[in-house]
Amino acid sequence: MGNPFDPTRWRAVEGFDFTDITYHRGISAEGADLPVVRIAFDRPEVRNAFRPHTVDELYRALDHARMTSNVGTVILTGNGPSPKDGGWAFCSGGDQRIRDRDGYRYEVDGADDEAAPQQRREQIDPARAGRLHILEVQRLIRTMPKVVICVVSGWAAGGGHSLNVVCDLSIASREHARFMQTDANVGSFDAGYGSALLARQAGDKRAREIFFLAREYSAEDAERWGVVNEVADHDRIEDLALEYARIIATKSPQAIRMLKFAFNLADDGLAGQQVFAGEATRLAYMTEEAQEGRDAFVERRDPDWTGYPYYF
Ligand code: S0N
Repeated sequence: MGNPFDPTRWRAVEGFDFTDITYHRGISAEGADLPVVRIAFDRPEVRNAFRPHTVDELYRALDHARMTSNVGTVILTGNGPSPKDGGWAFCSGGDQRIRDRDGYRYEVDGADDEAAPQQRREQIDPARAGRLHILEVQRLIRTMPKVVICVVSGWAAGGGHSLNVVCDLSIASREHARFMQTDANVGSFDAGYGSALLARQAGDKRAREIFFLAREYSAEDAERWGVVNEVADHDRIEDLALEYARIIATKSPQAIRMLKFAFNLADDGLAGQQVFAGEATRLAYMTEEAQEGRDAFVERRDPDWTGYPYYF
């Protein structure tokens, strides 16, 4: 069983010096850029657990992908295998070794990690401590006008489980993907998207079971329960994600954007309405009717709405 990452299909995105993730752009056989990027957790020795620095990097890469106008699909996955034991993980959530009493994670540039928590608190700027900011990543995935595909290459546990839930589409490795919502084991709880959207996907009783019992479940269970779209052989999962990206690239970007935000709208409340409405306003600005309103203001005259019907 090979590694699903095929380096001949990707080039590293320039301008970043990431240590905890990798960031690649898809390329064709001829070396041309494809409209897809791959962002991967790269801490396989700890099952791709994220520390604040990891979350910072993840946010930067996702935001770069968001603003790259010729990228339509983002693949989010985890590198592997672990050099320690050969195990595979997508992501095992927050790095529990550095979680502190008040939720701050004190592994920050300039802080002495060996110092006692109180001393560390005095050493660092709280604004840079990365408190719970994986939730900002979740919101970015949710609001970016691109399709985010989670490729579950191994364990999806805790905050990693929630990331899979938040992504638009998911593909899981038949051999290595394992799912477990461990939050309650370690005293954390994703009371936002990670639980509410899971109940949407798997049903309310199943979602409660997944959180309350924290039992391991398989890729096949995840597919049956609606937590992933498709299960594939381990060495095929990234090929399949690239095939999804290829198909998405044949669709209207505007239609995909409006559909993603429409799917989110009801669950995201007014914030969802705002994101959807932003796109609707952008479309409206392209009409002659809206341009008549702008022109009338600039030309200091009354707008002429004749010819713009109240009903189509
Ligand atoms: C994933 C599990 C089930 C894999 O078990 P397996 O295959 O038996 O491997 P292990 O031997 O357990 O692990 C291999 C090595 O990796 C280390 N490791 C694994 N996971 C973590 C982790 N999360 N943090 C730190 N280290 C980890 C192991 O210690 C081991 O190391 P060595 O080789 O040195 O012994 C299993 O590993 C497991 O259960 N992991 C823990 C899963 C977990 O409980 N994660 C945290 C859950 N909570 C969150 O993620 C919080 C989410 C979150 O961040 C958040 C969400 C909403 C709001 C706020 C927050 C926030 O806190 O920021």
